[in-house]
Amino acid sequence: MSDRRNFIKKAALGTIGVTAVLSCNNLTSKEPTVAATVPNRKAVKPLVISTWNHGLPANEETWKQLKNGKSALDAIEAGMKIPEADPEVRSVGYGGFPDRDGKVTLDACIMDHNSDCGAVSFLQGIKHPISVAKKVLQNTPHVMLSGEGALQFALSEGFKEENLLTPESEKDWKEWMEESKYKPVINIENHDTISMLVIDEDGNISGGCTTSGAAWKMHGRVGDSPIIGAGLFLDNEVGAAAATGLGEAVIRTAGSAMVVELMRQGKSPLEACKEIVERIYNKHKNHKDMEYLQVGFIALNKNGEHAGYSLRSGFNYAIYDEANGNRMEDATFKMAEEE
Ligand code: SD4
Repeated sequence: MSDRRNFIKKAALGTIGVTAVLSCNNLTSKEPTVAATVPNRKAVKPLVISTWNHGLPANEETWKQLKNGKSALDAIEAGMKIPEADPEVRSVGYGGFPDRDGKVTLDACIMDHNSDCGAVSFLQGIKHPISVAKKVLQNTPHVMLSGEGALQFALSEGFKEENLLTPESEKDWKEWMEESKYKPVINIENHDTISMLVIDEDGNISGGCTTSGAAWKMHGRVGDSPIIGAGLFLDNEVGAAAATGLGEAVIRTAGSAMVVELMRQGKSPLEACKEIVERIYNKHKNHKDMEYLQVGFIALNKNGEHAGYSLRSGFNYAIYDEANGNRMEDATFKMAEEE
C-alpha cells in the first residue's frame, strides 16, 4: 500500500498528463487545455480505457479478446475478471477490503451499445460479480439484482460460492477495528474501482464497472459503481463515462450520466468530465465528506477522443489503442491531493 501511496505522491509532483487529443495551448496542472470535438475526424477503434493501474492488465485481456473476434461484452468481462481474481487488488473482487463487519460485498455493472445493462449490488461470496452482472443482462428481464437475491441467481447460473476475505484483508480489517473510524484515505481505500469503456471494431460503445466498494463501509452500503447513470453510463450515439471515487458524491450528482449528456451537447470528454467534477466540488465544498472526497471520471466519445479528470491528484487510467498500444496516463485534476 505504501508503494502505491509513494507512486501517487510522485505522480502528483510530476508532469500532469493530458490525453492524446489535447493540442498545445498553455497547459498547467489545474487548467487543462480543452480540445473541441472534431465531428468528422476518423474514429479511433478499437479503443479500451480503464481506471487505475490495474487497468493495464485488464485492457490487455480485453484487447486480446476483441482481436479474437469476441463481443465487446465478453471482452469487457474477460478483462475485468483479471483484477477481480487478483488478491493484490484490494478494492475489487477477491481480496477486496471488507465492510465494517468483515464482509466482502461486491458491486458491478455492464452495459452494451443497445443500452441493455445488467448489475449486481451487495453481492457476497462470488468472485466474479462482472460475470453475474452480464448474466443479469442476458438472462433476466431486470437491470439489477441485489444481496441474497443476486447470490441465489448466481448460484442458479452455476457460479460457485467461496470465501473472498483473504488473510491480508482480514488483518487490515482487524487493524481498522482498533479505532474503527470512518475516514477514507484518499486514492487508496476507496478509489480503486475498475471501470472500463470500450469502442469495438464496429465503432459500438460498451462499458463495465466492478468493485468491492468503499473499505469499512456500513454493511449493506451500495456505492455508485453498479448504478447505471452514476458509476457508468453510455449512449452509443454519443459516448461513455465511468466514475471512481467516493460513490456517494457520484450518486448525488448522477455523475456519469451527466458527463455523457454534456458530450451530447458538444463538449469534449475532458470538458465534460471537468464540468461534472467542478459541480461535485461546488456541491461538496461545505459538506462533511469534503475532507476525504476524491472523484474521478474517464470518458470517451464516438470519435475515440478520451479523457480522465479528477478532483484531486493521483488518479490515472490505462489506454489501449492500435497506434500507441497499452499505456497509463495521469488524469488532469482540480487540486493537489494535500489541499
Ligand atoms: C464506491 N466508487 O463504492 C466506489 C469506490 C471506487 O475506486 O470507486 N473505488 O464508492
